[in-house]
Amino acid sequence: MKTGFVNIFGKPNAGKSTLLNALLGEKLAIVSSKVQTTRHRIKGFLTEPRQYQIVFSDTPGIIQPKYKLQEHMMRSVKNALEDADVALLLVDANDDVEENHQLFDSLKLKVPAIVLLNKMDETLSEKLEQAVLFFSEKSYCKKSVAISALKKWHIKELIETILYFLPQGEPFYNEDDLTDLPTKFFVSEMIREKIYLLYGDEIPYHTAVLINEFKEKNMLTKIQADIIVQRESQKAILLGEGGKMIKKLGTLAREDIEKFLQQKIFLQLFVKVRPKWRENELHLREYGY
Ligand SMILES: Nc1nc2c(ncn2[C@@H]2O[C@H](COP(=O)(O)OP(=O)(O)O)[C@@H](O)[C@H]2O)c(=O)[nH]1
Ligand SMILES: [Mg+2]
Repeated sequence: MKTGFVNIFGKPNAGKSTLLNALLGEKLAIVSSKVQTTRHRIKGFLTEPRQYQIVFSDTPGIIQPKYKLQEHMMRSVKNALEDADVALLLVDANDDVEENHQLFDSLKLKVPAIVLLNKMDETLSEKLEQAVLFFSEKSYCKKSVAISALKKWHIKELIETILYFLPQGEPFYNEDDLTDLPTKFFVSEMIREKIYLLYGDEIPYHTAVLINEFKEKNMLTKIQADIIVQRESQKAILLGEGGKMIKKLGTLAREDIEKFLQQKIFLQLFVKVRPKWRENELHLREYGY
């Protein structure tokens, strides 16, 4: 049996979370068109009994941290660098290849890396071929291939390639488990995803979600969550005129959470102002960072 850790790295928006979901065939990581949506390392397990167990990790996009929350995000990238058996280096095929190369080179990887040129569905084939060739000659690159995480193109072949590089070993996790993160985590992420979807460019980056109550009562699960922002003005935007926006947020989030939990929920959202929470170690810890 083959087992090991396969960790996904890359610049923000390369499609790392989309790829994790495609590999698992299940939506575990939230996705948005905005950068830095992912703040944690998210592990998902792909198990084929008696054949393999691959522990995939999605990571936050690699950036130069500007505030403490981002420092914490980069710490989780660093941890993922250390325990990988195989690294998947994801590139938006339309992005600058040299810049991505600089980044990958700076990681000083000690494990085999597969460079994935993502978004092939919207890349000219000539550009794609050039990029594949460019990375195939780099020292850290064992193989470079084009994929589309969104359309799930070449995902099966990618799993075969990964298995080739994985060591033999016993599984780490139960074969029925998909992740080691608690349900509460995914619920808060689903709320966060809708914030990225509904609000402008700034708001999502000032926001955290905290689940205060998660109670199963008869047929209904009650979930109470706080949405934390840094300023009163942000609270007003989150609520919207007459509470219109937060209502919309609640509806969208509830639909997703119900699908995920496969049961009816009652979702209650409060908005709270915590000045400079992104710089505050205590708050960061409280909100799970
Ligand atoms: N056209 C296309 N878009 C993609 C593909 N993979 C991801 N995206 C889009 O790229 C954006 C960023 O994706 P996400 O997975 O959040 O990127 P991350 O920041 O690296 O985790 C989203 O709008 C995705 O829908 C792909 O293969 N093709
Ligand atoms: Mg992501």
